[in-house]
Amino acid sequence: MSKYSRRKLLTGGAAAIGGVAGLAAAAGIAKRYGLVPPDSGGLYGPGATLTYAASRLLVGNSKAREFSREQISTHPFPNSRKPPEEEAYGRLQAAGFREWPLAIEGLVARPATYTLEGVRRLPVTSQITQLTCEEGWSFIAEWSGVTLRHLLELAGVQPRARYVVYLSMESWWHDSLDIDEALHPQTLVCYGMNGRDLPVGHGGPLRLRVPRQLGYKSVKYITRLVVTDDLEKTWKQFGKTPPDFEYSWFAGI
Ligand SMILES: Nc1nc2c(c(=O)[nH]1)N[C@H]1C(S)=C(S)[C@@H](COP(=O)(O)O)O[C@H]1N2
Ligand SMILES: [Mo]
Repeated sequence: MSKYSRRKLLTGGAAAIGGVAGLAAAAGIAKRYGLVPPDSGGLYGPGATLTYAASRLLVGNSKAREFSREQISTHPFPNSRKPPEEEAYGRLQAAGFREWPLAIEGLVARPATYTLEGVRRLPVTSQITQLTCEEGWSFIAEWSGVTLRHLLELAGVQPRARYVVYLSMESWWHDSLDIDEALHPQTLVCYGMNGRDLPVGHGGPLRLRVPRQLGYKSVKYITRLVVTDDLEKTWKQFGKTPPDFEYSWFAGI
């Protein structure tokens, strides 16, 4: 928080209420503080910039709400009931997912590929948080896994890293977080749900959990993490989701 000035952004935000000139001023401030989201260019760009910058300055590094065990939903809603159609998925599933790969690469000192077994040997963290879909439904569950932060520390993130891209075995799904969100202690590489292995419908064997953002940022069936300083580059490489289907890149809740 220290490197940003809340006051300047608030001034900019208040000015924005005053109209288009204000919005431009706010965008200028956001830019100066490096708080411009990668989808700032489109029709909804100015709004996306304001939301992202305001949230980073006002909410900062606060935590998503955690719940008690009694509040865990009895009927969590798996968004997809069918496992991914990729042939590799069936093959890995038949072998109990033990060899499920998780690569970590890009701007890191020590690129590595873990197996699920290897990920499970890392220190485990659990949280009871709510998954909220942009379509209006939500549920509370206990999620267990290793913090993305721990994986990034093991890999040795280079100082110019700005984003972490994560790719799913469902080939058209990927997304990314800024480095603050990636290092946030509640951002998990998750393999357990409510005390059991993460069910296939919920992204088993491995998904990301980003409890401070909407459900679509919690990508399921992840196999690859790419640390980068430039999303344009990675979007060219991997295709543009989710701003492609008009979801904003930053989905803070
Ligand atoms: N690979 C993959 N990840 C995904 C999705 C998907 O269809 N495929 N759906 C997203 C959306 S829109 C939501 S709301 C959550 C739903 O998580 P759930 O199935 O555990 O309820 O997963 C997200 N991650
Ligand atoms: Mo969703």
